[in-house]
Amino acid sequence: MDESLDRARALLLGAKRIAVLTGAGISAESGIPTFRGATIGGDHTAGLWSHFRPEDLATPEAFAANPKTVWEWYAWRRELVAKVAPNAGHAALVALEKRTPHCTLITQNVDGLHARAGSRNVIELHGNLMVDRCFAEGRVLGPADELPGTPPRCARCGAPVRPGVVWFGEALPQKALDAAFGAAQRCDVFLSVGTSNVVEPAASLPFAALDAGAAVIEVNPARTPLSARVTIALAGAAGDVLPRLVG
Ligand code: BJW
Repeated sequence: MDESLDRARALLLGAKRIAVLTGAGISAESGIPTFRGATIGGDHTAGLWSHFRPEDLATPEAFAANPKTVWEWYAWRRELVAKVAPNAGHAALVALEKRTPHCTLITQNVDGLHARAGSRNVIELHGNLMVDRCFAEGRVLGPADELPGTPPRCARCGAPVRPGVVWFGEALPQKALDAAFGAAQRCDVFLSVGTSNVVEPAASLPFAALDAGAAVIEVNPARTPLSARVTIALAGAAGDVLPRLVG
């Protein structure tokens, strides 16, 4: 690990353009469960979906069929996110951004912890848990646009209010997606942190970087479909590895 860590440190120090992709694993040590597989760090042992199949909760069809259940699940997650704080892994990525001429942080996470840690150039591919949208019109809503209920109702059209995240089968925000692929294709080094790398189109980003000639570093305690192709794999928890990689 030490020799790989030194090589990865040197790659990052020499890079002018870095793209970072994060997933649920980076927030595990803040106490937010991951979606799939083992969660390393934090006060929990099982993935969020160990009792639910993703398609039972995170699809527009599930929300249309069971709006109360889905809303309550997101309300529980909002409360959890509000209670926790960014960890040493998030902080290391702030330091990386500060010292790198062009650094783009692409996250699949909807918890807003990168912004709370102080990262500035963040692309949220799957939206944000704290944002509300009208289920019918997609419009972003503030508290004044909502009527009470579980879920609340849009004051303008009466449709249920939904969380501002991207569900399976929904398109990712086009501007965010274009910016993410642009950053991946232009970077010298691509750093993948805490993602199982199975959900598309985010999972294609490191391969786009590889195809464009970038070095790819992966930080994850487990192997993923990306691991066999990476330049350097660092097996460990983000809150431990990232501070040593960047510090
Ligand atoms: C640690 C650690 C520690 C633990 N330190 N690491 C091509 C092929 C096949 C299927 C598709 C395809 N293209 C599209 C699809 C369908 C689908 C898809 O990808 N399905 C696959 C599952 C097969 N994709 C979509 O539907 C996407 N939409 C789309 O493509 O639309 C096309 C379209 C175009 C035009 C019009 C209409 C449609 C949308 C995907 C949306 C994903 N949404 C979710 C939910 C968000 C809301 C919410 O939070 O509830 O996003 S799913 C969920 O998975 C969430 C995550 O962001 C995402 C990724 O998960 P992530 O972050 O990788 O977490 P885990 O749990 O999987 O992994 C954690 C990792 O951390 C593990 O590896 C651990 O080892 C590690 N770890 N502790 C470091 N301490």
